Amino acid sequence: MAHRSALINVMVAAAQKASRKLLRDFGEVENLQVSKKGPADFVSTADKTAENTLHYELTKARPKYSFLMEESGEVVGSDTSNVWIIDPLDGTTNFLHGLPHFAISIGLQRDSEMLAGVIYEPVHDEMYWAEKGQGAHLNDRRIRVSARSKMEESLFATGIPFKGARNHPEFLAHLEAVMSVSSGVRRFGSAALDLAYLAAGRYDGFWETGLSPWDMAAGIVIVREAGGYVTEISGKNKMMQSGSILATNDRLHSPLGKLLRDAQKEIS
Ligand code: 2AM
Ligand code: CA
Repeated sequence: MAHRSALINVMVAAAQKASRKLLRDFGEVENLQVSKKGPADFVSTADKTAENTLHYELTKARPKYSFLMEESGEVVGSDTSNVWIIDPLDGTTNFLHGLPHFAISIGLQRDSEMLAGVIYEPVHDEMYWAEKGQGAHLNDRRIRVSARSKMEESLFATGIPFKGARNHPEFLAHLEAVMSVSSGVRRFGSAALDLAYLAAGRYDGFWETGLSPWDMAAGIVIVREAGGYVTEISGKNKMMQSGSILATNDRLHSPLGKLLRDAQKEIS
């Protein structure tokens, strides 16, 4: 049985608490698909309710910590060096369409560094968790990134920009470069789960641009503790500010980064 610190226990318990109602709400979405109005309003309420539960539970356990949340934004506590960075429902579009691929993501940033992360996928009861220096876990099992080093054997994940995003040409150039040399590219619609799956060795690499801090905060510490590398696509280390992320196992970071940057040069 893997040892969970008091901090991880607090984060895991909050995620489990919020997930109960979220799962019940997911069951309701199927019924609402056929209604004229559709489930959109219902889902935004489910999202907000999950966030309120996380805020309440984490404040109860650590009353002074600050928050950065997808729905409510910044909530400044008396302790500003500890910040919970939270996405109560990552994969909202999946949830809205009745696709069982979504997660709750809770990261803890301390003095501008990611200290701990929990990503919970309630449909499969998969709890990914990591604390700096303590390794990464899936439920009670230690996880590690894959050992693949050949692009042609590797499976990658990414996120496809949607209506309103401005980076479509760049994305198409990236996709063309990676799909021509790899074993495939997947797009499942939850950046948090893409990072968790990378940490578990299911994907060998992941890239995306235009993300928000809450999409990646927990995932960054989980991937690093699983032995993976995380930077921006440019190689810099300001992912949370730029929204650009390149995360891989420990062997593919240079080749995937070079491939993406070269593809970008061709179109600019
Ligand atoms: P969300 O589900 O919390 O919105 C997938 O590419 C990533 O982009 C997800 O983590 C998703 O987080 C985020 N994203 C933000 N806005 C989106 C949108 N309108 N459509 C799809 N994904 C979006
Ligand atoms: Ca998100």
